[in-house]
Amino acid sequence: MTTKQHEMITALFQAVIDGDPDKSKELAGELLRLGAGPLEIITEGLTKGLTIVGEKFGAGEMFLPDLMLSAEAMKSGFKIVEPELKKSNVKREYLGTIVIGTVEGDIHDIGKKIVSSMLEVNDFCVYDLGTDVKTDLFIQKVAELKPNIVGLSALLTTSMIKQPEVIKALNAKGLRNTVKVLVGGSCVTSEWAHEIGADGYAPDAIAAAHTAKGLIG
Ligand code: B1M
Repeated sequence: MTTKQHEMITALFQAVIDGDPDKSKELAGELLRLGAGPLEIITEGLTKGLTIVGEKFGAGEMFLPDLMLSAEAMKSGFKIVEPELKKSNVKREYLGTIVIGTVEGDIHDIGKKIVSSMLEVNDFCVYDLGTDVKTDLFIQKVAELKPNIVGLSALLTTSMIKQPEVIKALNAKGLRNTVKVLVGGSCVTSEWAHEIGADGYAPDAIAAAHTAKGLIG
């Protein structure tokens, strides 16, 4: 990374902390023009900024309106970078299909969107059901689309309990053997994934693509 790129990544990181969507958009565009890689912009600038915001929120140093503005700043930067990320992969022969969503009661969508983009870049056909997805909708889509994998994202300790609920419902509908279950989200751990009988766990988007490839053999 050049000194200029490094300075701008730091400014982007700060724009997310400051909750400044315009600045974030401008800096993300400028970084791309200067030749910075889309993944680097996401991980070193946007995600790191939001991680600090989460820590400050958890410590009572930032409040919900700040969190919302920072999320907007992250999203406006990501919107600029996402097409470049996808452009890096032009061939369209899918390795497999994945249905993904954030579980019921949880509206966090930024991490899941990054995971979806990373899976697309890694040759998966992705059906993103969005956020606050009811267990019944996951089941309906697994039955209808017959994906190789169903991905369940959860960021809240109160919503992660929906992950085993989906697994139980897959069992009840006789669909469990037809699909692998991948779980993730900041409150999810590999121990939890094991405990609930998921097939895979990934701590971040790059690991999610790697694990998904492993799951489909
Ligand atoms: Co919320 N929030 N939030 N929030 N929020 C957290 C998660 C929290 C940890 C903040 C904190 O207290 N430190 C805390 C949860 C505590 C807990 O339960 N343990 C929290 C809380 C409490 C809440 C509310 C309850 C606050 C309130 O209302 N009082 C509320 C809940 C709303 C709801 O969902 N019902 C709430 C609301 C919000 C906003 C709407 C303001 C906003 C979300 C905006 C949006 O998504 N559109 C928000 C934000 C931005 C956060 C933090 C700061 C950042 C989340 C994020 O986007 N991170 C977050 C703190 C934190 O996580 N550090 C926090 C960046 C993103 C790239 O990372 O989402 O972890 P992440 O995704 C990663 C990995 O986890 C993984 O890969 C991704 C990319 O690398 N991954 C997967 C994610 N899904 C995966 C799926 C996979 C595999 C990997 O396979 C399928």
